[in-house]
Amino acid sequence: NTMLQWQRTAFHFQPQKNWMNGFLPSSSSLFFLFSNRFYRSLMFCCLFVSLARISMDPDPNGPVFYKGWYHLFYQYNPDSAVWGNITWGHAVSRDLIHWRHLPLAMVADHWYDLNGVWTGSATILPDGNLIMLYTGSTNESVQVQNLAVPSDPSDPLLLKWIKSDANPVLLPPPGVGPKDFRDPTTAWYEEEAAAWRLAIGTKEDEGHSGIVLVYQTKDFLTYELLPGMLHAVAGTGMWECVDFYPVGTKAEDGGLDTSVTTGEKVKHVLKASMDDDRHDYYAIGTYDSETARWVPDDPEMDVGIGLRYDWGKFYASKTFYDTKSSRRVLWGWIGETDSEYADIQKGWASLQGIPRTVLLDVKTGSNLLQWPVEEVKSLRAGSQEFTNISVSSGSVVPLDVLNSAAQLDIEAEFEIDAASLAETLEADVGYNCSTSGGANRRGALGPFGLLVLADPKLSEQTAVYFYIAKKTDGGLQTHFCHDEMQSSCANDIYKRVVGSKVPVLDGETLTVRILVDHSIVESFAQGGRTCITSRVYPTEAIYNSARVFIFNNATGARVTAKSIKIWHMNSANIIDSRSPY
Ligand code: DQQ
Repeated sequence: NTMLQWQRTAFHFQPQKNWMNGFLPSSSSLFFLFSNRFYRSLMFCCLFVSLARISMDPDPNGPVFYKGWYHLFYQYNPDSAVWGNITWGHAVSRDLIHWRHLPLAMVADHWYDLNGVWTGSATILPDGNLIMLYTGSTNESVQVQNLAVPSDPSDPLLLKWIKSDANPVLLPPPGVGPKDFRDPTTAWYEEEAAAWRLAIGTKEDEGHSGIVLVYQTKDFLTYELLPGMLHAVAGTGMWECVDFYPVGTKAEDGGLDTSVTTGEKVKHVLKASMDDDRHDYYAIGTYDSETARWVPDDPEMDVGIGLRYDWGKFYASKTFYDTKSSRRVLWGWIGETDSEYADIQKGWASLQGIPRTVLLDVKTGSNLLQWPVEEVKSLRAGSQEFTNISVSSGSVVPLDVLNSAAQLDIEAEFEIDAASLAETLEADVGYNCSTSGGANRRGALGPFGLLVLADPKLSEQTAVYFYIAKKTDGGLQTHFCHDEMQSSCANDIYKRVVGSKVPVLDGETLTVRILVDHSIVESFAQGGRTCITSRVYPTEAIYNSARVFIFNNATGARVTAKSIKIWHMNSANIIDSRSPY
């Protein structure tokens, strides 16, 4: 049990732990109940059911900065391990790091959301007022869109919400399945049309296409379905949690408000969560306001078949424009990869990834840069730096990280010697993180990188590594991967090797930032061009046995760890709504 407690994270947003408080009987009744065999077994049965109450399907919902507070709402089931009765959990923060849990924001209490208050998004109107559009699963399980507004807009904590009398404001249009119409985006304002637009994901059975519809509205009460569709990709199935936002194309551009739709230097990102394979895919393209269509820059890298935000465990994500810091911030739901039984024992399931700023990579023009929000650095405590460590072929070098290495922020830079790179003749063609044998399969120019959450005997380790291979045209291609296969000695874990290509431009060294937090490893390679999140459940690499190593399994390359900076991370304060302010 201590081991399971150790797996709870220290600086990631998670559901409340004290969820069971309200159900505990008094001590005298406890004694009576325990002394009676029948009640004892009944109690254990109830305890088991109660423990199962922590079930969470926490798509981030309606993230927004409002009157000095960041708000995070999330899909939450307060009543049962069985999926259902989905409500909106709610927490607030001043800095995206320390959180205060608040009471549920919305529950299933109308016919139009009786089967769940599902995912939705916030829009801030020019007068500062806030509206929420969310999907309701009706009493007949039809997916409809509903409008909610704060009952007291002057309350910065947005504790109470009023659902509109006009609900549902949108029904599935003709030809759209009643269960395939969900997750409205943040609305953007169109000057020309003098109206708001928003997108909703659906699917078409013929061709198994994922589809995005666009609606136009002036008052959020009545809507016009625009002809055609924003975009569709055959063979990708239902698109959940669609997100659609502009990114600037110049280095000095920060994040852009969702309503910045025009301007020759604006690109648009379209993202969808693929219900078929449970990954979040995005593509960069151009939006045409006149036709309300979006076209990807590269059709071969379209939504659902090209880039993913993250190659590990990461789903149902959503961005918002942060008016406090003029940036776009991305939240993603990180599920568990252990068994449901273990989750019940832990008393919690799922967490939110560290929020990431999102920018277009103006150097490549073909991918985003995702990076942990600056505020994460405020948790950095003592740091250690290791420089110019030469890692010969086939070796593993321990890093003398003080105390436990379970809460870390790591920035590492690697260089591979020029002579090895020149001998690329030997390098493999067609490398693939998931199918090419992981961190133990040795090639000419990889794998090499770090082993985190590793115990001194290396019986447990999560490998975060680069692998340089050859492209079919003879050029070099760098891959960035996580190998989870030895991450835990427990036998109920779903483990994989995951990752993808990462662009490395001329003159660049190989860099990676890694956030380690007990049971999660989030990695950002080359400034956030390729990102991977793994859930890992060490049983040996815990407390002071959690270590970090550098490894080099390349047969033909000497690797230099030019610099490895490691910060211990303080824990975030994630407190109860009843704690004093
Ligand atoms: N979760 C919500 C849906 C959404 C799905 C229901 C994605 O609105 O499509 O809990 O995880």
